[in-house]
Amino acid sequence: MSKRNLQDIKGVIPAMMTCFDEQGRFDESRQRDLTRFLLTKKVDGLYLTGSTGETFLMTGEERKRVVEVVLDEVGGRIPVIVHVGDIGTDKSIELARHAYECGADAISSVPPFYFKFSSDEIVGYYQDISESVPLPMIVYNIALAGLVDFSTIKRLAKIENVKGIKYTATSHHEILRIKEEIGKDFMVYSGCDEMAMSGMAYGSDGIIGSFYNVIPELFLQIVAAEKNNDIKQAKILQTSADAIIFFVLEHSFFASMKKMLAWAGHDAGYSRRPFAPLTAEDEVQLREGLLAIKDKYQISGVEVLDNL
Ligand code: MN9
Repeated sequence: MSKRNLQDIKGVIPAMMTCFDEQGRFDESRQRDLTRFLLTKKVDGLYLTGSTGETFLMTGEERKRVVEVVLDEVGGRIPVIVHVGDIGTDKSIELARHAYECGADAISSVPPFYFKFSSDEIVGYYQDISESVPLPMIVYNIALAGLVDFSTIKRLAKIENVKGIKYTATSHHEILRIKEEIGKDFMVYSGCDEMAMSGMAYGSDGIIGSFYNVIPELFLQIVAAEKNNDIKQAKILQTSADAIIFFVLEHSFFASMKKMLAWAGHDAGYSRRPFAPLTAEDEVQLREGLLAIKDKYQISGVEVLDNL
């Protein structure tokens, strides 16, 4: 049973990668290692089986296993949010019930995707899942699943267990508006790593994203700098982080992030087909490019860069 209030879940929350072995099988031991790595970095929580977890390339049973393994390894030390989104309501409910039984602190979901669902159907989807378990629900707003418009966000916020939003859109003025028109207690987690600074400046309570798996140090410092109203420092840090992000995004990015961790002694394995593995040439380019960025921006104290 969850002991935490969503209001207490804040700060830097990696959208955790799922570790696969070279054959594409879920790799429990690597997943546990990645969990321990993130715990030592003192991240504020974990978000499981979302986009960065390559969730739509997995079966429901595999998703459940990831949740069980990570919750076991975390042992209640930090909050864990489980993304339960799927295209069909029943599938999502099954994942939500499982997350609840395993002790997750919150659930989250993209809206149903692929088909053109109406606003009413999207509201119905969240209503049905939220009624199935007594956990706070975080709506996951991301263009890949079809962005939810502001009027629908307002409707969703009226559902009893819907308590927040993971906002992976670039229209950050809506973050202000959510806080103004829905309420300060409605939690907002900014989801564009490239805009973590902006997300926090516009009033988000935390950030959930991919790159917090690999370079969490920079984002913990960004959030801390903003807490101290040190915008100048936050901007310097975000500039360095963005140089890394935009460079890595030019490559197969899940595979690259996993490789960066492997170089630092925390082998997070491989990504799953149809994502392509890195070629030997990609690896050379990745390492050289990252070394050049580290040098240009004089970045230190970031484990994966220090160990290149
Ligand atoms: O919402 C992530 N989105 C995807 C979270 O994985 C599609 C982000 O963290 C991005 O990966 C990141 C890089 O563009 O901002």
